[in-house]
Amino acid sequence: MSQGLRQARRWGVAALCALAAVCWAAPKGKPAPAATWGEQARVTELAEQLAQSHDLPKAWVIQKIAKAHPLPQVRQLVLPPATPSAKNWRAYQARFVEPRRIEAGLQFWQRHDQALRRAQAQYGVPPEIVVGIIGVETYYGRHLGRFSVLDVLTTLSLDFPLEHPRALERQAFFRSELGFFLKQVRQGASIQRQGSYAGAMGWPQFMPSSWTRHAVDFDGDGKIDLNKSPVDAIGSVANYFANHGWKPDVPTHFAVDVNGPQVDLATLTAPDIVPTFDAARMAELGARLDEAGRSFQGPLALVELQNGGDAPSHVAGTSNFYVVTRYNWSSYYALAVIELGQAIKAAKMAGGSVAVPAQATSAGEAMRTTPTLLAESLRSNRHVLLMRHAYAPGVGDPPGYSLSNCETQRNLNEEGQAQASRIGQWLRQQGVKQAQVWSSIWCRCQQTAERMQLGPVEVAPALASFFDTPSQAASRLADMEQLIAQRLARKGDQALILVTHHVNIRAFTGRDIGSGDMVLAEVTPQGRLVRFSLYPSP
Ligand SMILES: [Ca+2]
Repeated sequence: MSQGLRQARRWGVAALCALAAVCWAAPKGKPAPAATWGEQARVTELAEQLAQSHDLPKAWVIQKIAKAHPLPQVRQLVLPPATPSAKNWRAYQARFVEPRRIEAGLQFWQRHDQALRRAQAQYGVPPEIVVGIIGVETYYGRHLGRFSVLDVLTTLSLDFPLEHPRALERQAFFRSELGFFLKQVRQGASIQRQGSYAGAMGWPQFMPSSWTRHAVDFDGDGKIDLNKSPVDAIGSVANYFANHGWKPDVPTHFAVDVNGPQVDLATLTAPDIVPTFDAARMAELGARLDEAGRSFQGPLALVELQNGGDAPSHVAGTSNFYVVTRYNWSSYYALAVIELGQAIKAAKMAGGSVAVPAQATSAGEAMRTTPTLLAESLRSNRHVLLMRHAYAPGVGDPPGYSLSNCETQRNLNEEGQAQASRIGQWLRQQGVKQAQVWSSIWCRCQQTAERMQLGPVEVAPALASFFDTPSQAASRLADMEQLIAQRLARKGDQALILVTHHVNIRAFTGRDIGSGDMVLAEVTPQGRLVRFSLYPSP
């Protein structure tokens, strides 16, 4: 398959998946069409084919298929949109990696912590990947689908819409899936009878072939139930990944910057998502990996994600990133799964605290949920709000940048500027009206701090990035603790807000956080971290 076709195919599936929550939610009850296929010639022909390929009695297959109902709406649902929208990772990310899904994922993880640990021990797949998959697929069981799997698969096997660009290939796929489904039924298996408009079943949205190959009874009740047993779903997803080559303890991806002038983007993107280059080769081709990526032993792929009309995003994907795309052939899907899982993990590590930004809910609701806690904590002299600067595309700074010249640095783009204003607005909504705001000297931090409009901004050397000088990590952390201790002692009841960089916040909390994300930290009088809560950027 050509690269272009492969990419188109991956995006096609992703777009389908992105629409799925809406589509699954559409039928309010079990569809109850009156007509059945009956014993017509094409039914007999299909039955003959399936009887042969799946070793089933032909008469039995005819009987089953003849009783299935045609579902005209399913023919429409599998068609790509007439006017496809431009690929947009940021839009895709915003749909799945958002506070309410993170909160639902946190609850799922807490409820099934033991099963998730057992799955990791048995299959080597970490909880955040399983939790990410189930969250993106069905929002933790909220969107299971109410279509008859037999009706769906029979319709798509007998009457697949020929206007689909890959009609023959897709029809063959659904015929094969119908064969797997009927085989399970014939063998008396407990396979789900209801699913999505494409025949995907249960919490993990397994197609019948995946059900056959990878589903397991993980709660030990003697049957596999992917609709009613989240524990079976957990074991089955982990088993799927193990069977597709997941390697324990290998990261999924690293940050990478390909914005420099010497970057050979054509060579880097040629293998698409197949891990091909080691870290040294990536550097030769001009890609700047983050610190962990530079020391990674193993092949990497430069994964490119389009952002509509804006510059694309990139990550360096490992073999485990590739494995995630085996679940659904889309790099957009894979990164959403990974980032959702990471966000839930961060919330869990932060003590189960996940903030609900104002835009994700009604204003009144937001004011009732987290808010007072945040504003009240910040009035005390034991809490500080650390924030990573708003979105600035890329990693690190361009070669030869100067701290006295903003133009030479990596800066906020329009999206980042809007984000910074939004964060300020959100903080005011939470009751943080006046603050003492300190910023790193980097322009992206100062701009973020100023756009929040919460008070005058002062630059503190203690908040400067040490991304390019990792040896300064310990001394910079000590400086920041000292700054926190000094400022908390003198701030009165105003909030203390520090705008700094990813590496500085990671050194302080041990956690990776996204652009514009905030950490409410409780500290000792010496400025040392006691505990913290993560507040994702609104
Ligand atoms: Ca079970």
